[in-house]
Amino acid sequence: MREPTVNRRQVLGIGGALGLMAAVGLSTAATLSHRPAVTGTELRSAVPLPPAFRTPLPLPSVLKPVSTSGGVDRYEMTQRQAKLEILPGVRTPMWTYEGTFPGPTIESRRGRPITVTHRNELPVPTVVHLHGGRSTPTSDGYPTDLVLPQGWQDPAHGMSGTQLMTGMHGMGGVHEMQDPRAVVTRLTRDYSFPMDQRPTLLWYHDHRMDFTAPAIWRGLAGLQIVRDDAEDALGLPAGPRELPLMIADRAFTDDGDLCYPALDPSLGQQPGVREAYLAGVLGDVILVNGAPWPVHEIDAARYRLRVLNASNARHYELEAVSDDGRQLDLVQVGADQGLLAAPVTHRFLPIAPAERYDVIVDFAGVPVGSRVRILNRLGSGRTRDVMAFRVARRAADHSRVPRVLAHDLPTWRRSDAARVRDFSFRAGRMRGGHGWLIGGQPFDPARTDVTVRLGDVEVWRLVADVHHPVHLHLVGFRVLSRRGRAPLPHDAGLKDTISLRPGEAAEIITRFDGYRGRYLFHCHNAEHEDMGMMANLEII
Ligand SMILES: [Cu+2]
Repeated sequence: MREPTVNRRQVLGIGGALGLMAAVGLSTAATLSHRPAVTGTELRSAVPLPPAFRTPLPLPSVLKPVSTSGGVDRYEMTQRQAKLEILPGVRTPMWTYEGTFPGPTIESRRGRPITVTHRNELPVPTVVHLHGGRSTPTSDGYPTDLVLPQGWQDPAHGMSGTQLMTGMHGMGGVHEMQDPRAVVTRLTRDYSFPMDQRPTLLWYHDHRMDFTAPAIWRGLAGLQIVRDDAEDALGLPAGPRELPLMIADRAFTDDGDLCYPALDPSLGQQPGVREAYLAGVLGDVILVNGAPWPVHEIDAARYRLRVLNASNARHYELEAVSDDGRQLDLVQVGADQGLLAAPVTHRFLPIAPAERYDVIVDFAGVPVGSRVRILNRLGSGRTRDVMAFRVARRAADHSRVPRVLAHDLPTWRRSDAARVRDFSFRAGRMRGGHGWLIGGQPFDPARTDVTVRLGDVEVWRLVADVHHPVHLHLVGFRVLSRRGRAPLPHDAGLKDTISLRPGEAAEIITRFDGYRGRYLFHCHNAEHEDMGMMANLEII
């Protein structure tokens, strides 16, 4: 296995933007004049990479329930190792849900509860979080609510009852931290979800304390779609003309293994990544639904693209460009938390880790036999390409994009807010090493950071040093302002992740609605969240 080289041409890690600020005392404003496109460091693959737009786009299989009795859909999922053909002709060992990457899709209906029994046959503890789910705290996948593998021994820390010692890292090594509220199971755990929420694209992924980033990187991610009758009645493109697109970057060694700069490649005890990658791990291969730069044959008709950025740290700015150089409209109909009130038309769409967009693209005017490429304006070289559609035939199209999509978007106003809170998302020191901090503090599962009353509306003011996609569990929010001005067009609708770019401040407003208990908010740059950038949110 050859050591990957680092591509520093376009990306700046903490040795870049932050180091510059710290070393020469540049102000944030000065640094912004050469604002990096992404925060993180790119790994370069050692295996020969396939040409773009040749590999067919895979569509994740839909998981069948093992039972639908009693008004509940019950599913079973096994987390296990598998060797998958991600690059053509190359076998890549991965950690999977049900042996595939992405994992199987769960199709659910609003208001119909589901239970997913997860069985952990991986060599390490795992936790499943349903991102964007309006979930009860016991099934929200709190990072210390571990499902231990059958034979797991924890010689460093041990485990007694519900007490869990977890390793928190810094440059000084493993530091022990206790979480008296952790609920740990062995081998299996039932996760139950009410699905009492707006229809949207959710995703489930691993959320293990200190190891979320490498676990997702190895393959622990899948989609869940929530639907209801009102959305079905809109007449949006459906069936084969609705496509889930999970975008994620990866890098590969010359053996075809996934390459990741973990300090402990077994992901057993010692968390963290090598120093060059503290700002985030980027790959040089863009996967969509687990295939490199794929191509999909389509009708010359409208398509509904359900887009998720499942990358650890990479941001994209997506555009759809035809072979004759024309930019197609991206008609956004939904955000992280479901339908917008009305469509918003974009020429390009920025998407941060964990964000989702529901987008209609009309391919009717594209000549049969030609292509529309989905490109990433923030990429360079091969990371500029994402995927392509090849228009194969003319076809009838009875789909519609109604001018009004939804009437149920919350209309919270500033004057509704019981409190206004401020949170900074910045680099800092953590246990003698580098960390990523919220409000100057690294995550401690045993410390309650924010206590809110169930039903209260609050305004949160967020400020970032570098790119930090900030995610709240349980609730959706609306963006009130960005950089002291009106939100941007892509901030529309109900969100659960907001992309803060270097030096940016934004205000969000939400009602803490749903369930009492312990939840999280955190940065969804997965490396940052593993390095302290999470906080506890207690709803009482
Ligand atoms: Cu971050």
